[in-house]
Parts: sequence; C-alpha cells; structure tokens
Amino acid sequence: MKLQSGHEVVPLEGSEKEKQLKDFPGYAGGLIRLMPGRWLLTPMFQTVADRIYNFQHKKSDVVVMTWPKCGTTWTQEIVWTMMNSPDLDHPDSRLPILTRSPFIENDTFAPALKPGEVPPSDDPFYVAFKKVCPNKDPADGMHLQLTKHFPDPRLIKTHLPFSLMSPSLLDTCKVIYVARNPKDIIVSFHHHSRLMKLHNYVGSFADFVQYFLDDDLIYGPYWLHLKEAWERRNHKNLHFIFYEDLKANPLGEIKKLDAFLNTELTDAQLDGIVKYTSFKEMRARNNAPIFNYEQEGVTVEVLNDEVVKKDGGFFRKGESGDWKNKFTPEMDAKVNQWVQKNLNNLGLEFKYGI
Ligand code: PPS
Repeated sequence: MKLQSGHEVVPLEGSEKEKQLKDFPGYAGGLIRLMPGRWLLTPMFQTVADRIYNFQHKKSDVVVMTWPKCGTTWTQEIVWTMMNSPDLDHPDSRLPILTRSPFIENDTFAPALKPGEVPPSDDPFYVAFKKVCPNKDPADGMHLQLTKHFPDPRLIKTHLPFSLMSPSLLDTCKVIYVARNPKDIIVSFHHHSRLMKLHNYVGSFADFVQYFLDDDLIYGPYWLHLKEAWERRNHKNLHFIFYEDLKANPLGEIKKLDAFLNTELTDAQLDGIVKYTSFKEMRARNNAPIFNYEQEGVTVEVLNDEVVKKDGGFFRKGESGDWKNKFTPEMDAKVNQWVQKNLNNLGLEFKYGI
C-alpha cells in the first residue's frame, strides 16, 4: 500500500515481528514500517495517514511536535495555559491535556471501532468528542475528528515527523518542536513502554537501548525525526525548544514562547505559568495524557500497576541527566557512538552535553 505522503507501507514479518511481539506483547495487532524513513507505527495508522497528510491546518493552529518523551505534555500544558488561561482561571484547565489539546494520530493507539459503535460513555476522549462534534461517528477516527472540529485556536499534539504531516504545515501555522537528550529519552521511553499496557515492554533495559539505537522503537528513528525539524529551524513559523533549556531556565524559554506566539503576557502571568507548569505542580494535578479511568463503576486499567508502584506513573522524574543513574559504561559508549554517527552530522549541539 502506498500513502499519499509517498511512503510505502511494509508490515513487519517473520523473526522481526516475533521479536517485537515477544518484547512488546502490547503490539499483538502487529506493526508497520513506512518507507523511506523506517517510521514504525501500528497498522491503524493506515486508516488516518492520508487524512493527516491532507489535514486542513489553520493559521491559528499551534502544533507541538516531538519524538516521544521529549517533553510534549509539559510544552502542551505551558502553551495551552498561555493561550487559554494566562491568569490560571480557566474552568477546563483540570481536564486531561489530550482533551484540551488533541493528539492528531492518537487513533493509531485506540481500539478499533465498527461503524456506529461507540466507546464507553465515561471515556474522557469520547466525552470531549461528543461535546466538540456530537453528530460524527467516532469509528471514523475519534481523535482525528476531535482535532478537526476543535474550537480555534487549536493546540495540536503530534509525534509524527514533518514528512508525514501536511506539506504546507509550516507555511500555514506555528509549530513548536521539542528535542531532548537521547539518553534521557531512552530512560523515559523505557519506563513509558513498561508503564503502558498498549506497549507492555517486558524485555531488558539493555535490549531497549539497542532497540533505540537500531531505530526499532515505535515511531522509528529519533535522529531522522530531529533532522527533518532541524533543517527547517530558520523558518519563521518553527520554534525549537530543548527540554534541557526549559528545565534550566523555564522563565526564559516561556518568554521566548510568548514572543513566538504573540501572547503578550505580563511578567506576573509568565511567573504564574512557570510555577503552574513545574514538574511538582503538574505531577500533583496529574492530568496526564494517559490514565486509568472509570467505566460504569469499574476501573479501566491502561497502566501497569506494579510499574506505577515501583517506578512511578507518567510524571516519573522530570529531570535532565537521570540516564546517569541507569546507564552502564558499555551502554554509554554505544550511545555516544550512535550520537557521533547520527547527531553530530546534523550540526546540532546539545549544549549541556549528551
Ligand atoms: S509522551 O508520552 O511521549 O507524550 O511524553 P512527553 O510528555 O513527551 O514526555 C514525558 C517526560 O516529560 C516529563 N515531564 C516534565 N518534566 C519537567 N517538568 C514538567 N512539568 C514535566 N511534565 C512532564 C515526564 O516526567 C517524562 O520524563 P521522565 O524523564 O520520564 O520523568
């Protein structure tokens, strides 16, 4: 199958598929690669790929684009608050972030619905969907339609690279790209992949490092994702953020966002947003992108409980450099070699080191 983005869909087969399934039992529905790029996604992506590629973005849209675990949620919470609740008084501010800032390709991770079938009435995404587009069929891509019909200005999340999004994206609207030290991404993504039942990673940490280096984790190559954005960094509609900079100087970075977004916030508002979006406060509010939820009095377990108890939930540590507590010298050497080969060629510098 060929997508309108020009990518060929190649389902994972044979030993590669078996290995993925053994280590990630959550991928029982299989995986696909998109060539060129080796982007790794679920087969459900095929149902939304062309509509995402042809998505009608608006001038007022703001897209937060990142590879997984780079600080998407943090950036979404900052930007949503800047755009909608600079005085921290918006009544919706406690709703889960993905119901305020839709995740355009989230249907690729959602259970498939038959036409006319509806999700459980308590599913927070379905609650948001019914409010935003009450007459639409959720089986036709609930998250994509939620994104399409969301009131302006839309703040859209994606982990897709530029090459799978609308080719006119940057010429139409603003994009914020967040990058993070790959070693911290590995640690954070390893936790996430164990935490979430939809991945359910059961392999070792060492194997997970290797999956990352081989571009075999869901979404595919981090370096290529970053390269596609880095090449566009001088476009007036692209704003680049490093997680490490946001951590080291949140006020400075939020001021840059204020200028990029033309939100013209006061110093008191900016200070308030820094505090409100600190790791401590976001963890305490816990309106994470993923959560267990109640359905007719029964808890739907999206998260692995033992992982939550032992290693924490979505808001794990929120630090730069935690990889030092997890990596062996051998892993460190391997990743350094990978950085040398892939990231150094981009002319991109992680100023706090890797
Ligand atoms: S996801 O699931 O891919 O969308 O995850 P993403 O939001 O991109 O990244 C999750 C990591 O960001 C940390 N986080 C924060 N760090 C600092 N400050 C704030 N406010 C904050 N909010 C989330 C989150 O804890 C994950 O990183 P780790 O290193 O695992 O703690």
